[in-house]
Amino acid sequence: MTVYQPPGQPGSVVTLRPRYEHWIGGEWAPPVLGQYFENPTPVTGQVYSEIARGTAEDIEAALDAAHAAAHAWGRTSPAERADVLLRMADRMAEHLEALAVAESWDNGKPVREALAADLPLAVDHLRYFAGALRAQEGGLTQIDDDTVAYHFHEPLGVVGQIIPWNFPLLMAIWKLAPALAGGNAVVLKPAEQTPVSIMLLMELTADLLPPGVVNVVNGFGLEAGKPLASSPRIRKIAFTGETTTGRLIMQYAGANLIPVSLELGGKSPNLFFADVAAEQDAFYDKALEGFAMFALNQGEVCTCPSRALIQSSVYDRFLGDGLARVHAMRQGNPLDTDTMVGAQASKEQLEKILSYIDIGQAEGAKLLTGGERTDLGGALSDGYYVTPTVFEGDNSMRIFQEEIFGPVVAVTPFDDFQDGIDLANDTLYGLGAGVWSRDGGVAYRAGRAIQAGRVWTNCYHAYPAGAAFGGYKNSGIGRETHKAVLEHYQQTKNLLVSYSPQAL
Ligand code: TXE
Repeated sequence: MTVYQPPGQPGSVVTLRPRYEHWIGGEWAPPVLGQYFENPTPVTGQVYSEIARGTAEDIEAALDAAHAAAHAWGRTSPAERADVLLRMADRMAEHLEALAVAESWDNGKPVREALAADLPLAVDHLRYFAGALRAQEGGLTQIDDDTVAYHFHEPLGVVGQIIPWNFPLLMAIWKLAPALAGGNAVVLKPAEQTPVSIMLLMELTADLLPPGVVNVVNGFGLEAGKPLASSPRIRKIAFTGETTTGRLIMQYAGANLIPVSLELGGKSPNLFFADVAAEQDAFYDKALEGFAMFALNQGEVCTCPSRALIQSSVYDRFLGDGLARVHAMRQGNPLDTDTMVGAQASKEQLEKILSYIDIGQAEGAKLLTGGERTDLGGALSDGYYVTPTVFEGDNSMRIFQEEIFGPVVAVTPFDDFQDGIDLANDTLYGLGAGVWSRDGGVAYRAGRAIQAGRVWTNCYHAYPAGAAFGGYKNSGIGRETHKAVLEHYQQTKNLLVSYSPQAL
C-alpha cells in the first residue's frame, strides 16, 4: 500500500502550478480578457488552483498558432511524426506517477486506476497510432492500361477537439494521437472541471512538438467550447460529452460543413445468463467482478454497466453474491493505492447522482445498498464521495433509462434470451454492453443482437487501442480507437493520371 502525498506537499511526486493559463504556440498564454476561475480538488472539495477562463479571443489566438504550424507539420514524413508520438509516449511513461497523482487529485479517481489503466492506456495509444501511421499505405487503381488512380492520405489541416472530465488524460490522448499521426494541428479544450493534468502534460512534452501543433484553451463550454466548435477555421470537430451537447456541436459543425465525431452518453446493459452461476468457479468470480464494475471510476464512464440484467432462474443467488462484491469495494482517499472507489469529479456531478438516488426511490425502485453521500471524515469530509448504490426495479424507470454517471446500478431480471435482448435494447443509447455466458453460441448471438458499438463478451471495461470504440443510436457518430480512426483525420487525395500519348 502506498499513500501518495497531495501535489506540492513534502514528499509528493508532483508539484503543480497555483495558476494555469492556456497553452498556445508552445508556451503559456494568459487569457486575453484576463479572467480566471477556481479549480477545486474533489478529494477534499478545496480550491487548489486557478485556471484561465478562455473566450472567443483565446480560441482565435490558438487557431492562429495552429494555422501557422499546420503546413510544416502536415508535410513531415510518417516516420518523423511517428517518432514524435513515440517520444511523447516515452515521456508520459517516465512521468507516470506524477501524471497519475495530478489526474487523481484533479479528478478524484483512485490513483491505482490512473497508474494501472488511464496512463498505460494513453501511452499505448500513442504507440499504437505511431505504428498504424507507419503501416498505412495509399492506394493505386489500374483504371486501364494507360490510366492510373493514385490515392494519397493528406491531413485535414487544423482540427478542434473538446473533451470531458471523466478520463482527462486518456480522452485527450485518444483524440490527439490520431489527429497528430494524420498530420493535423490541434486546438483542444479540456473540461473546465479537470484541466490540470493536461496542462502538466503540455509542460512535460513541450520540447517534443513543434510550437503550435497542439494548443490547449481552457474554459467553459459556451464561452470557449462553442467558439471553437463553430469556427470556420477548423476542418473537423471531435467531441466527447453529454448527448444534448453533442446535438449542439453537430449544429455548429453543420453551419461550416465540417465532419464531426461524437462520443456521447450511454446506459449500458450488462446481461448475465443463467449458466454463469452453474459453478462457483473462476468464471463465476469473473462475472461477479463484471457486475461490480458499475462503480469503476465512480461510475463516471460513458460505458458504465449501469443496467444489470440477470436471468430470473439465478437472479437471487447472483444478486446476493454481487452485493457481497459491492460491499467489499474499498472507498477512500483516492491517493491511497488500496482505494478502489474515489470521489466524483465535481460538486455538480455529486448533486446530480444524489438527485437520481432520490428519483429512484420516489419512483418505487428498491434500494438494496448505498444511496448516500459517504463521509470519509477528516480532511476528506467535504470531498465528493458517493457510496456504491444498487437499485432493483424495472426498465421503464428513469434510473434505468437516463444516464446518471455515478456508482449506481439498476438491476432487473429477464426470463429468456429474447426477453434479455429486448430489455438490453430498450434504451435510447447504444454505446457499450456486456454479455456473460459459458455458452459461446448464446454469447455470440446476444452480442450480435444488442444494438451497441461495443459488446464486451465475458469481460468488461477493456479499452485496447486496436478495437473500435463508438456508439449506435444516441450514443454518437464515428469511432475513437482502432487504426480506422486515422483516416477520419485525413483527406483522400486522388490523382487520376493518364500516361497515354494519344489525344482523347
Ligand atoms: O457535459 P458536457 P457535462 C454526461 C454525464 C454527465 C453529463 C453532464 O451524464 O453527468 O453529461 O456533464 C464542453 N459547445 N457526460 O455538463 O456539457 C464542456 O466544457 C462546446 C457523458 O460536463 O457535454 C466540456 O469540455 N463545448 C460523457 C465538454 O463539452 C461545450 C462525459 C463536455 O461537457 C458546450 C461527460 C457547447 N455548447 C459527461 N457545452 C461521456 N460520454 O463520456 C459544454 N461543452
